[in-house]
Amino acid sequence: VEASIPEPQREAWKKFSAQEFSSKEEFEKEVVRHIETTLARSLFNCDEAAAYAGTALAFRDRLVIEWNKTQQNQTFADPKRVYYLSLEFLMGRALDNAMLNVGMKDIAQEGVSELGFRMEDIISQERDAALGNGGLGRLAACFLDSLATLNYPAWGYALRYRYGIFKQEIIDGYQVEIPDYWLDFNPWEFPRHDVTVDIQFYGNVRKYMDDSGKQWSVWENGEIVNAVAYDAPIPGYGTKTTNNLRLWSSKASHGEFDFTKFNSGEYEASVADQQRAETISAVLYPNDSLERGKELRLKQQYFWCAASLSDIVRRFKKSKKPWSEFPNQVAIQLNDTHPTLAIPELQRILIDGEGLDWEEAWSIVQKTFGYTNHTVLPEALEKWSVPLIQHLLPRHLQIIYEINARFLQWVEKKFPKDRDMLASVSIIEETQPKMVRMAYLAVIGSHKVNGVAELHSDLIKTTIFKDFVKIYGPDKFTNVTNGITPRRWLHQANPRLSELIANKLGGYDFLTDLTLLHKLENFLDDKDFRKEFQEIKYANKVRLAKYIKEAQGISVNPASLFDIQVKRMHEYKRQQLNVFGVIHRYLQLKDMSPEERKKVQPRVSIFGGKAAPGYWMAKTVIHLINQVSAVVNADKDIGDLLKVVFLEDYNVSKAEIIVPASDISEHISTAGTEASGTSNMKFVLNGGLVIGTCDGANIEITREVGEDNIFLFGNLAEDVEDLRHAHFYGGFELDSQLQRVFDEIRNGRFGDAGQFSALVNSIVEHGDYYLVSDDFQSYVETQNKIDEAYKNQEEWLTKTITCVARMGFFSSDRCIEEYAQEIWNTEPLPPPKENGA
Ligand code: GPQ
Repeated sequence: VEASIPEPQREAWKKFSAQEFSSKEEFEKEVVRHIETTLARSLFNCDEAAAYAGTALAFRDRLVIEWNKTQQNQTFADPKRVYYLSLEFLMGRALDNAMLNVGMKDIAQEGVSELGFRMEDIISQERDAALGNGGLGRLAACFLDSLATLNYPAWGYALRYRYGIFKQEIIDGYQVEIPDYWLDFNPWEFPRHDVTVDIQFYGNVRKYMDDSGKQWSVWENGEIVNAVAYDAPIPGYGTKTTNNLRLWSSKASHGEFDFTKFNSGEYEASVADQQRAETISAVLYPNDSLERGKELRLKQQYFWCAASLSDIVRRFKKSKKPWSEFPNQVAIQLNDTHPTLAIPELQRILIDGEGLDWEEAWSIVQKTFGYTNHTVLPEALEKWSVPLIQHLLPRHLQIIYEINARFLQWVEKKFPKDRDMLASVSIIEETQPKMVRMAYLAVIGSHKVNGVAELHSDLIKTTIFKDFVKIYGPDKFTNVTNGITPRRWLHQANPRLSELIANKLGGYDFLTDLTLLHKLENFLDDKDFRKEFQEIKYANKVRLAKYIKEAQGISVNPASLFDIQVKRMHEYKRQQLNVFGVIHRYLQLKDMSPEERKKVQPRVSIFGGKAAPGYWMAKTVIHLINQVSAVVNADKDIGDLLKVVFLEDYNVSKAEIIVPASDISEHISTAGTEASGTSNMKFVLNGGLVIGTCDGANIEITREVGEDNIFLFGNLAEDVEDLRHAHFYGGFELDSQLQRVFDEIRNGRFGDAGQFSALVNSIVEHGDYYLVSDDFQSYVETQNKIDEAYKNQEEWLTKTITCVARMGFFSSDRCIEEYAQEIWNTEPLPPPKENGA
């Protein structure tokens, strides 16, 4: 029996039940109360950090009240729920988002100023929740916002890392990684010490027969680690729905430490187990689109999948529905292959725990899961060695083999004697050691597989999953083009633009129906509107210039063209192409007479992004950018004509300042390599134009905004294979302009040339895998076109307004509706109407 207040006493409870503040005075009272009592500080001892804490706690109380109601409502209605399993949630800051979603920011702003603070300062006290690497993690965060806003009963499940993505410092031009211990003060999480799950590792499998002659397998003698739930409220915008993000933290299963060892003087050994257990959720792996088969990473994956599934199954069992109803109550989405172990884990629970037979269990599993693929890059496709899984998860390995055997038998019937087919789709790769191909297991265990933009979804059907399309038919594979939440990426990051749009469209409905933006095209000739739109862009550039000065000490002129590339550092994203272009521009400027220079469009080239600590080539590119920045910015001949900035420690909260300030942003991956991209959407939604390749969502952005409003360049995905081939087998001649760039790097113009020889050689000697040389000329020409286009400010403005008006498609709300209808088969559960109290 669960603890609850007996019926007759509930009236007393309700009478004293927590109330939400609803006026400025009540808000201030709550802030002061929290500072004085929760934090034990006084008005003589209240700095901005304390003011942040008080404000956050006041809003937290509001969220908690709605959160409790939402959870209660969902428990009573017991609808089908969505569970989004993602090893990454790149949430950024929560306070501003909470204020805007709850709709009380204005009141709070006045309140804090009466108490002597500025809201911006308070907001910037908060540390980012940086539990992710890049696009994949931020997508998960946007999805949570949309799920709550659209009233879907949905939970996110992840790990409570003690250290998020590292903080990046640039020292002498090199990236240095600093640990991100972010939990000092985190008012947004609630430990649930009563929600714990025992997770087993290692051990062995024993088979036995029960009295009825049924065969059972037990996994036993393993090591047990405790999973403790920590919950964070996820408020929807303009709705009371407040969903839950549940993060699991690992803990030793036997209390604090081993007392036997402690008492016999083995102090270190006594805490070793405890530390080993806590290591599981200690740190986020900082690799983006790159897998390394580390045992600890596999432990993380299983720990999180097993804890989440146990939680999901427990919740289902409370309904007392038959198991056949499970897929009608539960939809689990796998964000990439990281949670694929959830598939054999659910099968294990159903057969070993609940006694279902294999077929019945497997049909439930397949109906429950959907799998989202985020890359076709071979180095990012997860594989785990069979001996490692055998050691860590012996029962799961048996189940994986059984899944594979049954699948291959079925394939053999469809394609008799096709040995190549069997070898190519087998979950087990017959290498030394054998490897488990996680993407194949995810495809086989799910009812739908989706890519994240049209081109990408087409590519997975013709490359990595080609044979699975033959086996299952094309309908199992679908596309859901990514989206972004307009709440954070327009309303919060660019409040003035959001307000201008609201004034023109008669309210903020566009924030929940982004397609309404199309009406802005009616104002293309409205002089006041145009002027204000332009002024807002300028003000956002001033704001960024100020930040660049504070953070990097570089003065940039906001009247220059701001050209921005911020994203993870990766060879396929081709920051090297950008910096080679910058060098080329610099050399051209140096060649010019003072007269010629006067005609040049001044530019600021802004870069930002982290490199995985072990990704040496990406770190070299960071170093080159910083060297170029030092040389160019110090050159008196150049002045404002070109400035180069590497912004340290790019993260979500910095993106909120950077994204609204672009004239041009760069999305220049080798065609066919960027699954979607999502920052491209953010920049355009904020009135910046794109220079990009025909890759990922750039293609759909072009379809929406029109070819005249985007600067596309470079080779197409269909030509990439031939071009790579040509680099290896045909002689190719380096473009003379790129040759000159390389000559200057090699002669030491940007510092010690030896530092950059591997980077240059990857292009001139080792096959130029990312086709930098093939696209360089077209890139430079397109940048020149941009300079020309920018000179006509009126036309430029028309382009940018048109773009904003046509971005409606890229809301993550649209995206979530597609998942709900095509993959999850779920309905929203709106909050009940409240009558009076
Ligand atoms: N993405 Cl496989 C990541 O951010 N990390 C990863 O490990 C993988 C993919 C990105 C992908 O590169 C972008 O093109 C997408 O827009 C993003 O996922 C979200 O789908």
